[in-house]
Amino acid sequence: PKEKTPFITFVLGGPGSGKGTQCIKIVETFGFRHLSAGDLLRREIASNSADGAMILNTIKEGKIVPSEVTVKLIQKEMELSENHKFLIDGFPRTEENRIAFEQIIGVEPNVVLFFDCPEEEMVKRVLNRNQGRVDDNLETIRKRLKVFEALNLPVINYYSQRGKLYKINAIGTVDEIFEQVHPVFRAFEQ
Ligand code: UP5
Ligand code: MG
Repeated sequence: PKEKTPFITFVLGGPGSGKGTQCIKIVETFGFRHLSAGDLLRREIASNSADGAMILNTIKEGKIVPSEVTVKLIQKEMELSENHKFLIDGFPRTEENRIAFEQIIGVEPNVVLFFDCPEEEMVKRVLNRNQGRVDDNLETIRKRLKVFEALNLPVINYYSQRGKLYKINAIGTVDEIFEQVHPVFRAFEQ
């Protein structure tokens, strides 16, 4: 049984900006449960679930999976977790995603991290990754960048206006970037 109210961090940034890499460091230091929306969707594809084919086609095109699909996957993981501190990585991607989360989960994030990275650097990192992701090719990366700019930047601006956004300069070594992330969470520890 979970007594504590959840502490939710949304981790945002363009494709290859380093969200997943920094989440691993945050988990090591601050003990969050890491939920990558992209990883949950890829797990659905791998498990041949009813939505798998639709999710695969959406990811190949760099488009956004319907909100209720993604929110349900996140909700299931949150309910199963003993931890009350969550890093929700790569979500919400759109204003519609954000509103669906607020309505279904019924809470707002405490912190929103934004990894701000130049496009050339994001392209370089994604093309170097080499883990066989169906969306790690130049054609799909271009689409992912366009979708990020058109649909995710409005979400980032929304949280900036709400005073919840922590913008991180995502250029430098993994450790240099984590040095900017660290004080954000230190400030919330009692
Ligand atoms: N790397 C990391 N940090 C580095 C550094 N400081 N210097 C040099 N290299 C660095 O990093 C990317 C690569 O760069 C790695 O090789 C890493 O070693 C290196 P990573 O930490 O993986 O970056 P990340 O921001 O997590 O990149 P990712 O490609 O995962 O971001 P996306 O946002 O594109 O991918 P995601 O998995 O979140 O989503 C994929 C697709 O799923 C979306 O395009 C969309 O189609 C779908 N989706 C939805 O529809 N809805 C959702 O809610 C979520 C996803
Ligand atoms: Mg990632």
